[in-house]
Amino acid sequence: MTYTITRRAVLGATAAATMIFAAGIAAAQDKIQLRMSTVATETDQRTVALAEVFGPGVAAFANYEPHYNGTLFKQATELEAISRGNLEMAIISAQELASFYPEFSVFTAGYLHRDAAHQVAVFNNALMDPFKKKVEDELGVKLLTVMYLGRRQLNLRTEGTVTTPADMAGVKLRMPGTDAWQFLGKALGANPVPVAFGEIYTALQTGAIDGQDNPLPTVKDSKFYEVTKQIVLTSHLVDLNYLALSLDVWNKMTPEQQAATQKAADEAAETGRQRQLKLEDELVQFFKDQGLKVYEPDVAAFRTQVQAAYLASPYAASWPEGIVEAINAAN
Ligand code: KDO
Repeated sequence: MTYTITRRAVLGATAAATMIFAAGIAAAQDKIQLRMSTVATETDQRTVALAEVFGPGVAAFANYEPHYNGTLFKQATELEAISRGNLEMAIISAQELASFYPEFSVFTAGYLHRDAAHQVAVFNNALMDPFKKKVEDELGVKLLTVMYLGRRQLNLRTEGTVTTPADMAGVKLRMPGTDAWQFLGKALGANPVPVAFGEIYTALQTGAIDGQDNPLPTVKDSKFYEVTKQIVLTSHLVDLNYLALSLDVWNKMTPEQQAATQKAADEAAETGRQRQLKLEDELVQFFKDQGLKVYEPDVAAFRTQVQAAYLASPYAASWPEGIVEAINAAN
């Protein structure tokens, strides 16, 4: 059988192709835009899980567009960006929320959350409702889910052994720029120095700071172990982040789209959580193999000092009555 290609057939095919192409563009344009800004890297297990699980979970109706390493918005400016309608999503911290609403500092207190499961129990507990409502009503930001960053440990370029908070005296410890973070640095007995996440490596390398604190997976992912000598396993903060979404965007979604978005966010958070936990288990040996000293200090001494510092702080005065007991009881 032979085919005769006529001019009319070619024109017809071209027109059809153009229509299909145009329809494709229209479909893409009709999708909800979800630009997500974070200072985290694209190899961080939370952002990997978002790309692998959240993006595909909303792909039928939304374009998930992640921006890493603080390239779209700088650390701690994301909440305001969402609030002003300049950004749709971000990975944010309770410390950043505490800059707007001091009562959020309760979720930043050292030695309060017990572990990853406790974070989830607290986030899903009714005690969180007034916190979530305030952020929605006043900032226009919906806290979709809680993400596990990990247990923060001291990671120092100094050599002296750290046993108690007294050994941290005079240590220039990098903490993120917000006040609630700086407070934690002081509570640990150190001299906190504000440095943006993306500048930690160079600050360690040049000696501008003596150390930093982050969970083990972050120390590996951002290669801080290359420019430090020891990791002191204080586990002073079981650290969380919230996945934040513009409430305007959420309100424009259909109930089906909202349900799919929530499900995708929770599943991505769970995937990231399991991967971070696994890495935390595995990495002690990795750092030892790299020549770092890794050891437990007198954790009870750190816990006593840090908890006392929070309870005596102006932050505690902003905590709703009974909240610490409610957090402790959540499971
Ligand atoms: C950091 O700046 O040390 C920190 O760990 C703080 C967290 O709240 C979070 O912003 C995190 O950085 C980034 O997601 C990078 O891992």
